[in-house]
Amino acid sequence: MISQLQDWAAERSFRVACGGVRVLQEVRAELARQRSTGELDANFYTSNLNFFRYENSSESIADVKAVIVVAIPRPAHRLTFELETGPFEVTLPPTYVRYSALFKEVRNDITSKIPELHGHLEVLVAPLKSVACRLGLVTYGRSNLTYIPDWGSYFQLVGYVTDEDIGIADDWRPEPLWLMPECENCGICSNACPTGAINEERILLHAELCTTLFSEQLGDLNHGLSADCLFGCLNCQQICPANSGLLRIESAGVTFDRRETEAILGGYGARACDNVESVTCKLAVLGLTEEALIGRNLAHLIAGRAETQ
Ligand code: B12
Repeated sequence: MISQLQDWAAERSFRVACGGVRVLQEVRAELARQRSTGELDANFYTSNLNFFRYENSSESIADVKAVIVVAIPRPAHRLTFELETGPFEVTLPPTYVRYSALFKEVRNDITSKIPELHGHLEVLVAPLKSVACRLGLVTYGRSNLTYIPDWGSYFQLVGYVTDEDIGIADDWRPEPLWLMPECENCGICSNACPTGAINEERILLHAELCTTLFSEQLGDLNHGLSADCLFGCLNCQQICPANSGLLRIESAGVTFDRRETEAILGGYGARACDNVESVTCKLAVLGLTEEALIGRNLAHLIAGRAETQ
């Protein structure tokens, strides 16, 4: 079945790797260690990493026999909001558009190609970079993102557990975590990080400082948003030599007209307005996990650009 998965991935220009359940035990133990030593900020852990379920990712799969991780190349997307002053373009970095939907789509695509997995493949809820690196699919960069040759860091990882015997050897062992050799003496991403979240002293991100975190959660934006990114940040990725020339930028195919933009800025969802339906349809195309924060972030970008003009 592993070769069928590889054929499936090759047909779509995806990459796939598989391994035994042992990888989840190792990843869980390492995260627990980093939490207990305080390397992982306690508040950040509780708010953002407590949802991992590892071998218990799905109630319908009690006896996990294998783990499958797929890497899918993703572009950044541009979308437009019409303002009184004219069109206002913003960027959604790779992985934001239809993030959650992709996990289910890929699972359904795999099970249509390999029917034996139907009913035996569920979404893995675990630290995917850490799992993927131990499966040999990716390599860590200093930015704490992971990389694949020819793709750089511009991809989304999706992971699955299965209770089918897909052919993992009994003596299969996870690989150690690797840092890309070119990162050894390079500090370009850490120098470019505006908040000090990437620190040359360690590979583990100071996630509690990362601009992306604030852009995705309620509350203050702290250090503001990054350039024209509606969510997330591209600073550490765009400046990385290993990513040079690899960022694809596509249109999201969505323009919010003036009335729709006003509805979003007025707290879309928080109060009734007569064009909520069209906003809902356009937001559904984007499939943003952080949809509720779109008005706050857009207002911040508009104010920032007005200041610089
Ligand atoms: C929580 C989260 C965030 C948080 C925290 C990030 C973090 N590093 O923890 C915030 C909101 C800040 C965030 C930001 C972003 N995220 Co995010 N995020 C996640 C999520 C849900 C979990 C990440 C996680 O496991 N954190 C726990 C930490 C402990 O694990 P880790 O980061 O792998 O750290 C390991 C290493 O540091 C290692 N380690 C320690 N010391 C050493 C030393 C060496 C030499 C080595 C090799 C390793 C090593 O130990 C840790 C594991 O125990 C995943 C999705 C998922 N389910 O996995 C996406 C995910 C990691 N994010 C992703 C992306 C794209 C981003 C952003 C680029 C989005 C954006 N454009 O702004 C930024 C990047 C910020 C950055 N420089 O890392 C992608 C990464 C794809 C890739 N190419 O690697 C993921 C995998 C989503 C996906 N499904 O594809 N994210």
